[in-house]
Formats: sequence, structure tokens, C-alpha cells
Amino acid sequence: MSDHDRKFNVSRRGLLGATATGAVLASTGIGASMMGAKPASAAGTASLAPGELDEYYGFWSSGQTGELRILGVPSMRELMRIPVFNRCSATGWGQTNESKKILTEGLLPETKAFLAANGKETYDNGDLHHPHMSFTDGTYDGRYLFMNDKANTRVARVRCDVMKCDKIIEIPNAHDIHGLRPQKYPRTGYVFANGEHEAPLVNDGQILDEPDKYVNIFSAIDGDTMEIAWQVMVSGNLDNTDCDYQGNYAFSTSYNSEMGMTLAEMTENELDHVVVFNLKEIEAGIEAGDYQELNGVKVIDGRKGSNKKYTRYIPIPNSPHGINTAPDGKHVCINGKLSPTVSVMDVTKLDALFNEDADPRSAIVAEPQLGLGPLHTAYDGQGNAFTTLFLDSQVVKWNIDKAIEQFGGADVDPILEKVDVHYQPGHNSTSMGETKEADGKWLISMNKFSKDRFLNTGPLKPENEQLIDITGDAMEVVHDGPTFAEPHDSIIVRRDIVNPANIWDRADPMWEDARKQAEADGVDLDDWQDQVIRDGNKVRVYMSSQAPNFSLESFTVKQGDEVTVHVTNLDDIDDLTHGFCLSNFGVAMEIGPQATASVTFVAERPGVHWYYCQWFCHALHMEMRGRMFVEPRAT
Ligand code: CUK
Ligand code: CUA
Repeated sequence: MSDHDRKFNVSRRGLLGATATGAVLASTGIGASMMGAKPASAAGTASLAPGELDEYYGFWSSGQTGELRILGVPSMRELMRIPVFNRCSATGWGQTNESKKILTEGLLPETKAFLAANGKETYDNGDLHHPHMSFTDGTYDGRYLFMNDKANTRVARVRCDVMKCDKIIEIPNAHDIHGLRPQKYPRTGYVFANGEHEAPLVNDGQILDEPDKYVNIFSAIDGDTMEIAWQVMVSGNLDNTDCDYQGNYAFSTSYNSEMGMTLAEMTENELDHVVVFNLKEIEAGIEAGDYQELNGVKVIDGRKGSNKKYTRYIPIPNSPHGINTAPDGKHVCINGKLSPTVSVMDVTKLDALFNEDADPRSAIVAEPQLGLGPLHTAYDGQGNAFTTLFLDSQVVKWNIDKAIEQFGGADVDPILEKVDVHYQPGHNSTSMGETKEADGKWLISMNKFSKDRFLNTGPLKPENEQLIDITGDAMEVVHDGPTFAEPHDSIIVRRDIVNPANIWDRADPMWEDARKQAEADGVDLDDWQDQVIRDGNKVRVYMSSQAPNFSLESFTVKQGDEVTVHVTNLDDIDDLTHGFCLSNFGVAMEIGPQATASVTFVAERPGVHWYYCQWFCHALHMEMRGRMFVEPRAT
């Protein structure tokens, strides 16, 4: 029995018959923990012995690196990197035909034209802030992960069965997608995405320095089809977003309600706002035709002072940043950033805003002063909240019910404890904390600066992600985890929810195009094939790999041919990935067990060129190679 199992049992007993919240949690069978059941050495639980597996998957953003990362929690070991908006030398993401299709097919026509003028097919960079898993009935369902690209206004999806990106779409009309969350109930459903920066709605150069004509765009994407369901035009920059557990509302923080262009203008007001989106009314409005169609998307007007059916603006101090729905399904914390407060919104009071035109501030039921620079809040599922304080370099633990009592005039202090983190925390996340199954075991504080916590790596230093044991009365920092540029957000998912395959399905849609082409060429990808098909100056090479051989020891093409090499990995053994690296052609790709991958290039270099397997697969891995002969063009 692990320490955590032990704590789990103790706490389940302890919770029964405890507070109302506790009783509800216990009755749902949720692993709500812990209350006073701190083990002798909580720190011991974070370090796993060799061969031991983590209890949780952590899904990590990587910011401007553009990839998604998988960590084990609590060990904080990095397990995998999934290329998404970036390029990857190891897997060939960005050069295989399969990945190029995903990276290009969702781009808008004007973007494709712009990129072509710059000699590119797609963007090379991305800025991935917010990875979130799909939900069913208020908790993670292990189907997909969704994530934003702030740099180039895109949203991507990763399939959890193979842990590869399968869709990337560009969001029209919006600028710079930042906050992103999947719908929690009844399922995902929608993926909500904030356009952060304001711009003219038709941004074709007719309107330039006329900020009063700029708008911001909130998008609802269909998570199943990855098509845009609808958009809402709003006032103010949209920052982060979340939604309720009832399927009725989404809400976004908004800084710069002033719609200012300079720092002084943007921070002028004491109050900015949260925009509340009424999903049912918006769907009805779309149904009734109350929209304009722009770039193929139905756009509803939800700006301040427009028809008030669709949105409400709740004044919040000041430049609010993170917005996080609590596992109790009722409370939402809005983090004040420039204000030392967190505003607590009660979702049961939102109906009155729309139906009775109640004062928007009536939905705010607490506003505790927590410290300087509150950015994001996470939860333990027992009524407590953990808020990062960027300026104070602290995490503050506080009680939501006590904050509500205090707001009502009671003389209570909602703050339970503060712990120093190192340094300047942004996001934080708790185990299962953004679901109704929050279990109150672990908290990650994602700190922007590491300063002196690690060996000096020169002017550019890693971030520092600290693991905090929150099972006891006192928070305990148990691990420092350096990470490369620059994770913003993470989620911590119970491992039983995530069940990736060990080998690919031969019929996977990932290489459907290759399969169709092979069929047209009379080639069976499942065979031990070695076929070279010439089609004018196009040459299609089909080979397979089985450790330690490629089925083709050599093939011949002509200088100037457009060559497509397909490799099918016929090995069906766990962890037996092959590679295909064509030296001096800048070509390399990963081919997982039972996968097919393909790459296309122009053979503009005569001579003998070696290809080799770059994934160590066998004792004779070095021998797994072959030659491409390129016959020189007749002069
Ligand atoms: S944002 Cu980075 S610290 Cu992009 Cu979620 Cu708050
Ligand atoms: Cu195949 Cu190394």
C-alpha cells in the first residue's frame, strides 16, 4: 500500500459525515483526501524508485517552444514531447507528408498565400499556453487534448490513443488565441477559445489606426469536427476562459476594457470585466439567423450595449487574468492580477443577470484580498482554493466558504496558509483539480523564474515548476522541476483515464492518403514490399522496415525527380520504432510499430546517398541502412 493509498483510505473515512462539501465528495466516490492525515514523510511520496510508475499523467504546455509535453506526476519526470505547432527533428513533424497535411489543411486561404509569398507552406513557430482534456459529465474522458496557439491564432487537437496531433485549425476573424477550455457538461462538445488582441473585424487594411473600430472575438469550436460552431464579438481584450459544470455558460476574463492602445490607456480603469456567454441564447440566436457571416463563420454581436440576450459584463478589479471553475460546480474564481483580490462568482446567480436584468455584480459572492499579483487558482475538492501570487512569489491557500462569509460581513479570515515558491508563479494546477473529481493530493506551481535554484545555464535560465504536497494542513514544497521555455499551464490526470495504444492500428487515418496512393499504384503496404513506381518525373518508393532491415537496400532515381519515400514498419513489438534518415537531404522521420510515414523531396543531388534508421532498434541498428542512387541529369 502506497502512502497515498493509505492517506486515501484514512481521509475517506475522515470525510464521511464531515462538512456538507466533504459528504458530497465522499458520496460521489471521489478520492477526496486527506484532512489531517499527513504521513511521516510526505516528501518521500514524490520520489519513485526505478521502475515505479507515476500515479498521474501531467500534460504540459511549452509556450513558445510550441509542443505539448507529458510528465509523470509526482515524479515530475518528462516522459514525452508531442510536436504540435513546432518542428521536430526526431519525429519528422513538419516534414512528413502526414504532418504537413495537418499543419497546412486548416489554414485560411489568405494565410496560405501570405506564407507562400514568404517561401513557406506553414508557420514554423507557435505559442502553446493551454492544454486541456476533453470532458464527459464533468470529468476527463481520455479522448482528446485541445490547445491554443497564441502566436498564429490556431487551435490544435491531440489524440490520446496515440498521443499525436491530428488536427490544427486557424481561427478566422479572431487575433491570437489565448484562453482555451473544453465544455465540461454534458461533454466536449464545444472548445471555447479567446481571441486576445483586438483588430478590425475585416482586417484588410481599410481600417488602421482607428481603435474604436476594433473588436474582440470569442469562438466556440466543435471538438468532434474541429469546425467553428459560432463566434461572438465582444468589447475588451479576452484573456482566459472557463465554463460551468451545467452546460449553460462560458465566461472570459477581459483586461483592457478601456480598449486602450498604450500601457497607460490599458490600465486606466479600476474595474475591467468578465464576459459571461449565455450558450443557450447564443445557439437560439444562431438558429434564428441573428448573425453576420464572416469568413464562413456565423458571428453574433455580444458587445457592450448590443442586444443583451447573449452576453453580460461583470465589473471585476483590475485587469483580471486567470478564471477557474471550482469542482463544487458552483463557484468560479477570477484572479485580479493588478488587484490583490480574487472575485468569486456564483454560477447559480447568472440566470438572474439574463432573465431579470439583475445588477451584474450580484453574481459576485466574495472578493478576498489574498496578496499581490493573483494570477491563477486551483482546487483541492474540499472547498479550498490555491492562488498563485506572482508579485509575492507565493501560493496562498484559502477557504471559499470563509471568503463568502467575510464578504457578507463576518469577521473571519479566509486565508489558511501561504507558502513561498521560487519564483513568480503563473499557472498552478492540482491533481484532477479542474474536474469534479478533484482529489486534493498534489499542486504544481509553475514559476516563471528559477534564478538561483539550479546550476547556472547562462543568461537564459529554465523555469521552475514546484511540486507541493497539499494533503496535510501545511503545504509542503517537495520537488523543484526545471523546464525549458516556457510552460504556462498544465493538467494532472489520473492514470486510469489515459490508455494509449502500444502499437499503431494498420488502418489508422493518419496515413490514409498513403494507403490510397499505394492502392492506386498496386502496392500493398502490409506486404514486405520493395517497389519503385515511376510516374513521369514523380517517383514513389514503397519500402518496409523490420529490424534490422529496410526491404530496399537501394533504389535509383534521376536528378530532378520528385521522390516520395513511404516506409511501413512491419514490426509489431512494443517500443520498436524505426526511423528513416536520408543524409544530406534534410530528411528524417519516425515510423512507429505498424505505422506508415512518407516524405517527399526533389532529388536535386546526383550521386550515392545513404539512408539509415535513426532510431536505435536492434543490435544491428547501425547496419540498418541503404543507398539512394541519383543518376545525373544528361547535359
Ligand atoms: S496565461 Cu501564462 S501565466 Cu497564457 Cu494561462 Cu497565466
Ligand atoms: Cu531500425 Cu534502428
